[in-house]
Amino acid sequence: MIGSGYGAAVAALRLTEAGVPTLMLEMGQSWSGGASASFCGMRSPDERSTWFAERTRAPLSSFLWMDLANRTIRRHAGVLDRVDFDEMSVYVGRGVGGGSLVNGAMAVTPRRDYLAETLPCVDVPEMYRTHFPRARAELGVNEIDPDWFETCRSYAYARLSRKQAHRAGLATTFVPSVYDFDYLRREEEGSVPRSALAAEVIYGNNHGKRSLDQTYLAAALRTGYLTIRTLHEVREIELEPDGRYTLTAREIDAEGTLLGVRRFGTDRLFLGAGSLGSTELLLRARETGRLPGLSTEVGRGWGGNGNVMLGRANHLWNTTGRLQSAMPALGIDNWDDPEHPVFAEVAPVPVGVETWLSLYLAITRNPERGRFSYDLATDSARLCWSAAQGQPAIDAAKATFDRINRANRTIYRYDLFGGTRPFENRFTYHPLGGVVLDKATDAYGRVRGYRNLYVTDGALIPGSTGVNPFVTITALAERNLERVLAEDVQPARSFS
Ligand code: FAE
Repeated sequence: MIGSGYGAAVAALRLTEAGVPTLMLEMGQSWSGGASASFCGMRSPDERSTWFAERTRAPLSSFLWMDLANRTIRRHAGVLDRVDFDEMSVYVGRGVGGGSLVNGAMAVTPRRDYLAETLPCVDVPEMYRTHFPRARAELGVNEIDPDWFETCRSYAYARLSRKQAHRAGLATTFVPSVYDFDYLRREEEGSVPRSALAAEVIYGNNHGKRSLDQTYLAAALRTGYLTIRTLHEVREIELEPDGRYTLTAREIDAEGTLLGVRRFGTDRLFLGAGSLGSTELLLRARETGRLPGLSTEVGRGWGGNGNVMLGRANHLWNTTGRLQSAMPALGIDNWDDPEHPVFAEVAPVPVGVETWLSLYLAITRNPERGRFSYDLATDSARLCWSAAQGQPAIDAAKATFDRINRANRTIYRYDLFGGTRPFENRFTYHPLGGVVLDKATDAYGRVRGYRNLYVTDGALIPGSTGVNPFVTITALAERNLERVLAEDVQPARSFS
């Protein structure tokens, strides 16, 4: 198994429950014990924040055109990485638990009609009957107490955005979460150490969040059949004449020193390295001739879930509050708009002072797709995605937020994203696609052209889920694993 994010964690649990010894290779560190057990907050990031960089690379770094959020740091195996392509940057989590360590915990089930459209080979009623409930239960999804939401300090910023959205005739909805809302309430009361209320999110949470190391992966470890090797980056996949796969991995220490190049053999290989990671591994294998029979579909169908960030400037009498939960709990749901569907989460600005800033991450329906190619010179995948391909996402976000600005006589913020750009869509938190289900794989994630080779993560989803994606990734992995276990896997196979 390569990687330890949502897809990999599901595969690890279901395989080990079935008695299959499973080795998981993860390029990041373990954050749930040992020397690197604690995370740093966003207000004073240190080397734990960022994957091998001299300076932090916060998504929202500019305020009044000044870079207030970033710090010079020591190069280290930190928890958040930003992978930069020519005209798109992708944020990903690094560590045991993948994106679950750094994400905003929003656990949203997608709309049925949109799931049916994006993944036509999937039995949609069965997904909602079986796999979404299973995923939500294992992930520990919980809902905010609506009465507490109305009175707490932590979500004054969200209540203001809700009022302004309603004034524009737009619907809002609570967003389920894997952050423990009961813990959050106690944070506000002052009876437990603060995490969401101490600006902890993108560099990890020390409390409150049910990341995968506490849910799926903990359960898989309890079976006794899972072994996790950290700081192992898989570089190559080869097929041996006897049908087994050999993986070549670089083992480093947390400071980046190469400790050695290790080889692992397995008769069954699951790729859960995420949209970027799994796609790159297969592309490299195809283009270097190691797995030449892989489909030409590998590398296609990539999208950033139509992500657009934007800010609005509030009037002086509309304060957003100094105490803000770093875990979003409210979304503006304008997905039914026939021309410009948008689902926008109301994002926090947890800087500890009043900013009069309302911030949003809009998820839009952008039909544009990118494509990866393999660059021999750098031995890496290159994403072919142009800024122009992001324009439909900006148009959609603008249509919704122009309405909100008109209704509230407010304007966009022009100081947040460099220059005077009011919208930011040159980065995404939601990379999806690259090894799309029923194209580069069969309808259950079995990679076309090879036996016993599977993709189990966000690479399977063709670029868009219409909501935050991890619940969909988890439920799809549950569905695929159920089938693979029933049809392909005999217990007591082993790795060496
Ligand atoms: P992922 O979780 O990315 O895991 C892949 C793992 O594989 C990582 O641990 C990598 O280090 C590891 N890896 C990669 N390459 C290799 C290799 N060659 N060898 C060994 N290991 C490797 O994959 N989604 C939501 O639904 N709600 C949110 O609130 C939300 N907020 C987000 C906020 C941030 C800042 C970010 C970055 C993402 C957010 N997301 C959110 C997206 C979500 O975390 C993401 O869709 C999932 O984590 C993707 O899951 P995968 O299983 O595809």
